Amino acid sequence: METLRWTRTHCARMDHGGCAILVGTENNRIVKIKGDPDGFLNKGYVCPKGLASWERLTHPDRLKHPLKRKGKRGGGEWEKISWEQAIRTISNNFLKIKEQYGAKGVAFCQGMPKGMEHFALIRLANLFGSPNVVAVQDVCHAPREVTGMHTCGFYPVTDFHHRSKTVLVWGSNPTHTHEEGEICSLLLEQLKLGTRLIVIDPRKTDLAKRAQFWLQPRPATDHFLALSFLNVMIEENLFDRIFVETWTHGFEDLAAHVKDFTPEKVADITWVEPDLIRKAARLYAEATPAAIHWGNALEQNRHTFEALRAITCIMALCGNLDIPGGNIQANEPKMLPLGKYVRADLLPNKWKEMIHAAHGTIPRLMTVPPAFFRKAVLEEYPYPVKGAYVQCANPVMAYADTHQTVAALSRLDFLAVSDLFMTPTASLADIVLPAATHFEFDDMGHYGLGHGYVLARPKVVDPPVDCRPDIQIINDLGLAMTSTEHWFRDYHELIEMVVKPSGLTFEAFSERGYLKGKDQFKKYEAKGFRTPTKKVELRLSTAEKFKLHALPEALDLPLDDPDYPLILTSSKDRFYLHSAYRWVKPLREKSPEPMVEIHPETAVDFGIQEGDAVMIETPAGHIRQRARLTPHIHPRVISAAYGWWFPEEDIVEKDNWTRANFNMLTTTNNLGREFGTPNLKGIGCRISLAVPLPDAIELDDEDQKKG
Ligand SMILES: Nc1nc2c(c(=O)[nH]1)N[C@H]1C(S)=C(S)[C@@H](COP(=O)(O)OP(=O)(O)OC[C@H]3O[C@@H](n4cnc5c(=O)[nH]c(N)nc54)[C@H](O)[C@@H]3O)O[C@H]1N2
Ligand SMILES: Nc1nc2c(c(=O)[nH]1)N[C@H]1C(S)=C(S)[C@@H](COP(=O)(O)OP(=O)(O)OC[C@H]3O[C@@H](n4cnc5c(=O)[nH]c(N)nc54)[C@H](O)[C@@H]3O)O[C@H]1N2
Ligand code: SF4
Ligand SMILES: [Mo]
Repeated sequence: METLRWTRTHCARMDHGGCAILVGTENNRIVKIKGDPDGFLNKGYVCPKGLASWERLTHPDRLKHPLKRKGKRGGGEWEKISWEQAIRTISNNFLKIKEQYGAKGVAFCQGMPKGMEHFALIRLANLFGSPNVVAVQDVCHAPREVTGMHTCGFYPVTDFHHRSKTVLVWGSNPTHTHEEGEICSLLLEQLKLGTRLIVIDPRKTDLAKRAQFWLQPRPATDHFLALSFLNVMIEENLFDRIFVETWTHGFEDLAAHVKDFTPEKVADITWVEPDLIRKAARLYAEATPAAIHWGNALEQNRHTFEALRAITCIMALCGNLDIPGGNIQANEPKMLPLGKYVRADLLPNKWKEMIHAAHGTIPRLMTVPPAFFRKAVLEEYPYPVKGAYVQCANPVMAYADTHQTVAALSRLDFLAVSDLFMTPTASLADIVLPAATHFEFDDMGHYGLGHGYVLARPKVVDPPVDCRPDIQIINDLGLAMTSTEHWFRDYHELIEMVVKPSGLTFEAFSERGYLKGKDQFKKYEAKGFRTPTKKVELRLSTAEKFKLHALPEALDLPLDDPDYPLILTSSKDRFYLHSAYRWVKPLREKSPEPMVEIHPETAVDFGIQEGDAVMIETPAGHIRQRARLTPHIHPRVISAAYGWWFPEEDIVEKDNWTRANFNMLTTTNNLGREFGTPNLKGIGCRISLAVPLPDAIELDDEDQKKG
């Protein structure tokens, strides 16, 4: 019996990753995980997902062989094939499509980026010649990043590494999500030291309970609220006049524009008391440095561009851009620049040819919004897309409008999916590949994400014999269907290539644990902001050219539909990553069923009691979830669980992935033009008592031990 051996690595693929952990192994099997007290971001913290993360590796139903569809698509019949056969089948099919429709007829789809595989996929697409990398960035990070770049020339990330006097958490729940790996421990430490906190969230989150001010807005009205913050700051003269005069463009226009958005005027729309808006705006504006931790909720409705424009203007007016403890342009450590790694040079005209170019999206959006990908498949607009490679993604659960997703994936001539488990998406594929996952190969976290550090994730155990890391799979597909000179025998060479400019090998980098760029602030003082005017563009100088609103707007009032009197939103489950890992027993025990949060008064109105099965309906469809009554939600808002399917049930049964799936309630009818963003939050809905749900499942203990 081998003695317990500890390896230092970083947690990954349970969220964006970030906690340094110590992993105990015996005989190539993980037996224990603990937080690393020296962890740069977590300082010993580890959450329940991180503690359970190794249980992903040993589930008996994990995919362990490449599979080829037998019988009809989605019929659930498979034959095992060799890796050689799998790679050959995929490359033959993609090359056939390329010959007939051009390389852009093949799309490369990624879910939440999990590590180096995301960039390897872009490299593969570029080398294959397809501009179409489809990603979930329409609702995740592209709005923040790209709006930031247009407004101030960079993506302003929260600097939790230096003390802020005030932190404004806007549409994010970092104690549960550790959004972007900005582990909440750093924020919690600051709160202990006296940093003031403002939270803007329709639910009373853990942080809202600790905040000086908690604003409880109507979902999807954040753009109105942000404009009223600007109104208060300008009318009460609470801004940094010297910074504004020296470093901003269009202040007078913005000041005139926001005159109309008084707290009194937006109160009816946002449901936030004028007095509270004033107090919160003052608390942010009067403290320097102050940081805004802006979250995913701001990117999940069609007004995202306007809300994020207004919030970037708030940061700028108070001089909080690129200062310690504000919102910064992080300096990356010396690694291979992203553009070189993905070989962006090979498709210089990519932006003209990407599917979304035909939809007039904002410049610099480099991944295809899922709604436009599906339109290309279903309507051949702007051109036909016939094949897709899907990696680390579960579009049937994660894209708005599940029926449309299933229709599009089923329409493809050829679909290959790489995953750990047979998911609703994988079940529609022609070829399914069994991926190795975190702990089973060498990887890096946060490369290319703009936070100024890169984390080492050295391998801990061997994968099952026939499971391969995505990055190796991509490399092998590259060898089979693109020019071989750009690929290697072993994926390590790709990783070494990225690490090399640091002067380290991957092994030496892993010993250090992480690399961080130099702290350097106010970089604009040397060369100005990276915008056409070299200033922060409160008024966009390129608005006309790019058909954008020059000033942040709030044009349409939210709709009140008497047939759908409640407002639907959601937040991420603390114990899962999106639709993944419902099959991991310790996590399922903590969160066994999809729960919808309802205010007790609202529940009385609809005759619903704690634990009842509830039918949730929007004009798009209906689902059932179990009621959780809580006073911590606005009486007119319900928050339904997202990402639910039931891995313990037959995947071929449609009911499995339709009955509780949040995206059965969403559509792609009314997209934000800039990013193709659908409304995932702030949707009119109604609730009623539903037929009872099956009892919460109990996963069999034996099931977890087999494997
Ligand atoms: N309604 C609604 N929709 C949303 C959201 C929402 O809040 N509400 N959130 C949006 C956001 S922010 C995002 S980022 C997207 C997420 O979209 P996705 O990333 O598509 O969502 P997941 O359900 O996490 O699917 C990831 C899949 O990757 C698999 N996987 C895990 N590790 C590995 C690995 O190492 N290799 C491979 N090949 N597969 C692996 C998992 O088993 C899982 O099936 O969803 C978006 N959709
Ligand atoms: N446990 C867990 N962690 C995760 C993930 C996961 O699936 N599970 N996913 C990862 C990914 S890909 C991402 S992008 C991040 C996202 O991380 P977060 O930014 O924290 O995103 P959410 O949990 O979607 O939403 C955050 C908060 O927004 C509130 N909210 C809902 N609607 C509105 C609204 O209209 N306005 C405002 N102001 N607030 C609203 C919700 O109540 C919730 O508390 O988390 C990452 N971490
Ligand atoms: S917070 Fe995220 S990175 Fe940290 S242990 Fe949990 S899942 Fe892992
Ligand atoms: Mo995300």
